[in-house]
Amino acid sequence: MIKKPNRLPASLDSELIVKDARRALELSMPSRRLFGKRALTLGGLALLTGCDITDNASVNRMLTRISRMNDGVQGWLFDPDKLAPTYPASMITRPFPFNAFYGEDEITEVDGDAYRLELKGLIDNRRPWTLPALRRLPQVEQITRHICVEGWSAIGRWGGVPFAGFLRHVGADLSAKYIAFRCADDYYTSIDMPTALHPQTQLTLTYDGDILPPKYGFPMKLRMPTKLGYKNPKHIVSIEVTNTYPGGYWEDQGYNWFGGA
Ligand SMILES: Nc1nc2c(c(=O)[nH]1)N[C@H]1C(S)=C(S)[C@@H](COP(=O)(O)O)O[C@H]1N2
Ligand SMILES: [Mo]
Repeated sequence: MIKKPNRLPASLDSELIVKDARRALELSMPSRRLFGKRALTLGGLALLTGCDITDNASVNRMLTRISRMNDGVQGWLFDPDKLAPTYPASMITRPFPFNAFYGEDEITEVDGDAYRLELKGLIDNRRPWTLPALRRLPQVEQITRHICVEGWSAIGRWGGVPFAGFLRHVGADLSAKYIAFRCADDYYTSIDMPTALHPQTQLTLTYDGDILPPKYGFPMKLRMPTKLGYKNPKHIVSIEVTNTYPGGYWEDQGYNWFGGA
């Protein structure tokens, strides 16, 4: 049965709601082509989400639901074997941009000697890791593109440990839904298991052949060329494997959770 959306109270501007919804859809939905040039209408959005749009709270619920649908579609479209493009060293962006939720004058400093990576949740061996122990694991390198939703992208060279191998090594439950990351600067984010196991997902310890500098996430960050910048946590201090949705710093403020690049 087709449900007609309720009449909109005067306080809500339908044009603005549709604009917000379009933005939520476009933020990072690879399937946005599906919506193409077809006009989004309030009625269409109500049908799409099964939400009645009657007040501000229901508008927010609808936008959240769009973002969640977006996660589902992206998760379903994600190909665990498809590699992101790699580039020659001559294409590395110099200097590589810095970005964080604070300015470059407040870069987080972590003491490498005192550093311990904590493991939590559904992992057999939750022994903490020192930096030298992480460096003793087999290392790989990638030259890939980092894409930030703020409208810039840059090619960089990162080295470190393939994350899938690390997860297997510590006995993580690979059937769990989420991996959650906490950072030394109180940033946090989380990813889906298929992305965690993707061959280009890397526990990163170096940048351009040198120890990862503070501005790029010393002592360790997660590098994923299949995900947007905000999904790539720097200064990681703990990794948790869990089935409870962990959210993230930007995700909890409305950024799309899957965040595919
Ligand atoms: N710990 C931490 N990680 C973070 C962020 C942050 O503020 N804190 N910002 C994210 C965003 S939005 C981007 S674009 C990249 C920037 O990484 P870069 O400084 O290496 O370019 O880091 C991501 N990871
Ligand atoms: Mo970003």
